[in-house]
Amino acid sequence: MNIEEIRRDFPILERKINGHKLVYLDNAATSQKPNSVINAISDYYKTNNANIHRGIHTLSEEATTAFEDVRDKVAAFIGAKETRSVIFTRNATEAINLVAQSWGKTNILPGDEIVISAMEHHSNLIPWQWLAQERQAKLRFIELTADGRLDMESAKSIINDKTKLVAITQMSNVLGTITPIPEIAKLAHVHGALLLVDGAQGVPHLPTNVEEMGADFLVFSFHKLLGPTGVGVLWARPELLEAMPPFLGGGDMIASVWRDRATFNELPWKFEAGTPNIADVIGAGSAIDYLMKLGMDNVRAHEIELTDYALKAFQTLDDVKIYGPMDAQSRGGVISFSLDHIHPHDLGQILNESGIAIRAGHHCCQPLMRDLQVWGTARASFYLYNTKAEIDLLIEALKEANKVMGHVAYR
Ligand code: C6P
Repeated sequence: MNIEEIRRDFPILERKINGHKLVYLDNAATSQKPNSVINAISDYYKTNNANIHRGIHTLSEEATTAFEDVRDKVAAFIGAKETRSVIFTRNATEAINLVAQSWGKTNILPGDEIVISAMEHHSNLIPWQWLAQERQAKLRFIELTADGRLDMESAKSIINDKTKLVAITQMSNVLGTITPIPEIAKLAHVHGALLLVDGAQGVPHLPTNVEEMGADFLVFSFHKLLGPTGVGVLWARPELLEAMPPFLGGGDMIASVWRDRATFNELPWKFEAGTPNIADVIGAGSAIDYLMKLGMDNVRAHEIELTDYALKAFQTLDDVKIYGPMDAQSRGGVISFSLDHIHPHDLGQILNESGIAIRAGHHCCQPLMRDLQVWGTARASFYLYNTKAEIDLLIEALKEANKVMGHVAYR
């Protein structure tokens, strides 16, 4: 991949922040968008804007075709066999809630067990807490090893014949850990349980194939994948979706309606009530085109190189703690760290003075923060447009912070 060429596609990377060229290292929160995505959205509004699935006029037909074409692209991108198994939602969070509300309420009974891991994002925790409480089921946790990997011994001891669902992240947004999804899928299936994969961090960065993973449900958000905010995906095995009741009721999701009852539309529209985010779905299609052209294997290879470089560079810092596995093959380009005696929020502010954007806080993983016995961490996260030179700038700025505020200042 020619990174300099790629960077020219992202207009925001030209921005100056506090007199410095922007160094954007907050990609796990949301990625930046290439011109092709921005243009696809504005072109749609300039030339095709209409509501979909309803009109018989040209604009509506064009908009419907453009919208439905993206469903085909998503299916190809994640290796799904059937386009009708791709449901558009607002984000990964809504997709998980859809499964918990629709599948969960019809399949989870008192005494059943739902298994997640100790590193899940709140989005893959709260919907299961609610479901377990409502259905008198039990929520159980796969623990982590000391270096932040999924503890497979813990998984084997926790997943059993009472388990109805295992819901697990493909990549941790705090530790960067990539989880062994095919192994977890086998374990879940041996016990008759289903597997939901939270691909919010994984799908944008790793080649993903739902069949090879053995997943039953996969969720992700487009805003972390070069696409716009407001578009997420739920993919599920079609036979599961067929059996699930609708999540939201309203226009587009019905077949026939009487005063007192209704029948519902076929897949995927049964789960897409109301006017969807048409323009942004079309923008999302453009994001897929961009990534498919580069090749996800190349994206992954670039991020392994950056992560390996960064892990080594971080170790030259005084009083640093890095969370998660220390080899770049086992993790994505997400590095959570802390510097002794400097609050993560202060670090975030100091780096911002040099134009460097990172995230600081609990990263929506409070139970994991409790396990790590920290209030929060600082987190740098990379994507395809980041460079080793930007990592050098980050490390230099952290060295400076250490000199001014850290433990080093008091030696
Ligand atoms: N993590 C981060 O800075 P939504 O908000 O629905 O697009 O994605 C939710 C979500 C689910 N699972 C994982 C593993 C995630 O990392 C996220 C979003 C962002 O880490 C925002 S909190």
